[in-house]
Amino acid sequence: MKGASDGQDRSSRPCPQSPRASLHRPCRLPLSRCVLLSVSKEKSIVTRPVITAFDWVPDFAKGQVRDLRVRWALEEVGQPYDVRYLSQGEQKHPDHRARQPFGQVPTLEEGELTLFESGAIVHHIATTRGGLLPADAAARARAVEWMFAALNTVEPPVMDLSFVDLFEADKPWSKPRRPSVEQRIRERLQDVASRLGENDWFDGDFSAGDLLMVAVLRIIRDDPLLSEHPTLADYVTRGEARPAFQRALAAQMAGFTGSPPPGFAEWEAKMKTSEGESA
Ligand SMILES: N[C@@H](CCC(=O)N[C@@H](CS)C(=O)NCC(=O)O)C(=O)O
Repeated sequence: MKGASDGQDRSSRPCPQSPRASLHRPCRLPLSRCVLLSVSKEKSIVTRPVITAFDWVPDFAKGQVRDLRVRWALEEVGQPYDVRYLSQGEQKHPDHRARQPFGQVPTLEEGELTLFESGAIVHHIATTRGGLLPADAAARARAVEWMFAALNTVEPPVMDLSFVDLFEADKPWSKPRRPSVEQRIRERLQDVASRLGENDWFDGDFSAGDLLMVAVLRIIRDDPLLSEHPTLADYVTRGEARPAFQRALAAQMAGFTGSPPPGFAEWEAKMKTSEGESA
């Protein structure tokens, strides 16, 4: 399968190995064959999901691109998968927009189904395989509630901080905006910490709700805003210590084999200059 801007067919490249000779591998076949890889002894077709991920991102985004959540969920449930790698820019091409209307990663293709939005994908994985949602209906609903809380209530202010510090760091409004963004995050973290209390996870066993909450909180894992709440910092550490997370992270990192897009060096230099000016 072609994925890189260098135009090379990755089918000829060796598969990057994650520590457990992992569940993931770059997709080496046209999609039509990619999802129909294995046939069980009973001759029923077993589909193997294909996700999309970038083959290159700037250093600050490594370990944070949202295909990590999907990889993590797949690793938690023991589902092998293939990866369709996109070079930077390729996400905006019509063939990818057909999978993801906003021209972003991740996506998941499985049989006839194509899904976008990391939350919807994790939910799909959790509802079609065991291990990420409780069997009891009420407990399951509460786990889904935490999935929404992570993405809908906590992630927006956390992402605002990324815009202030990274994506729009060179804009004149970013620095003055930081205190109000910090304040919104503080309020959210306080409430999240209060509800978590001294528990390991939000509602009993680790669930898809915890997976997404950890994924969101670790966006600010190195910011003092998180360390103000030692129980939340420990919660993130606990999530990251899970073997499935470690395999997912290693697999994402191993996939960064591409090159930066034209103009990246100039963008980076501009950001560094604006950092220096605002220090
Ligand atoms: N709400 C979406 C957000 C997806 C998203 O922001 N993807 C980023 C990578 S983490 C992306 O593809 N950015 C490239 C772009 O927007 O061109 C999800 O959770 O799937």
